[in-house]
Amino acid sequence: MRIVLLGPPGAGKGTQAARVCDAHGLVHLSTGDLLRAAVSAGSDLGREARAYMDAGNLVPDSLVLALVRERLNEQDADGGFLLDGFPRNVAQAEALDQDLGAEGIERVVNMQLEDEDIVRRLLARGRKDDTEAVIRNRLKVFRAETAPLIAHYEAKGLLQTVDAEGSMDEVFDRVQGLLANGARASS
Ligand code: B4P
Repeated sequence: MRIVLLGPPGAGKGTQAARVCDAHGLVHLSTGDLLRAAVSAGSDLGREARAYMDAGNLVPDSLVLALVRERLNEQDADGGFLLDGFPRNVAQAEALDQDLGAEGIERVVNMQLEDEDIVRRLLARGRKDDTEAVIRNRLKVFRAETAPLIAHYEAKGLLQTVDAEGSMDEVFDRVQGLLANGARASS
């Protein structure tokens, strides 16, 4: 299975991605995690990405695409993968479509959550980029750059929307339900 997990910051993409990958034996590719690892390692790419991440802006496509391509070229990705936090804009989605060719993305799960729930969850997490001002900017960037992907994948007939409110177990059950029966949830 080749899945994209879409949704605003803090919707729980990372949380659900780990569970779905465990359940289905998929490679979990989180661009947020890869970028944070590059920042911690102090690589050139990490140094360049850091200021964008601290401000809640998108890291330039060229950097993100290099990370994704490197990971997807590893052999274990041939058995299926879940993309968590990627693509984040239409240019990234188009580059992905082109890279994957005929063996494209099969499922897109769009996690929906109200802004106030997002702010509450992220303030409770307290990562460096989880201050209220940065979270609000990430939401603005999501609406301007990432939300258009909903129409992009809807037009391809791949989009399934899931309510991300509720406990982690409740949300996981909903995601598993979608993946099991392929039913299109209403958005
Ligand atoms: P990400 O790492 O993708 O971070 P996120 O969107 O904030 O988190 P996610 O939705 O995965 O939420 P999580 O499960 O952690 O991005 C960080 C930054 O990296 C971006 O701002 C950007 O700068 C850069 N970046 C990443 N990808 C990029 C790309 N493709 N292009 C350009 N730039 C990119 O959950 C959040 C919190 O909620 C956690 O504390 C969790 O425990 C909690 N939670 C989860 N589910 C819950 C539930 N059901 N109930 C209560 N709490 C819950």
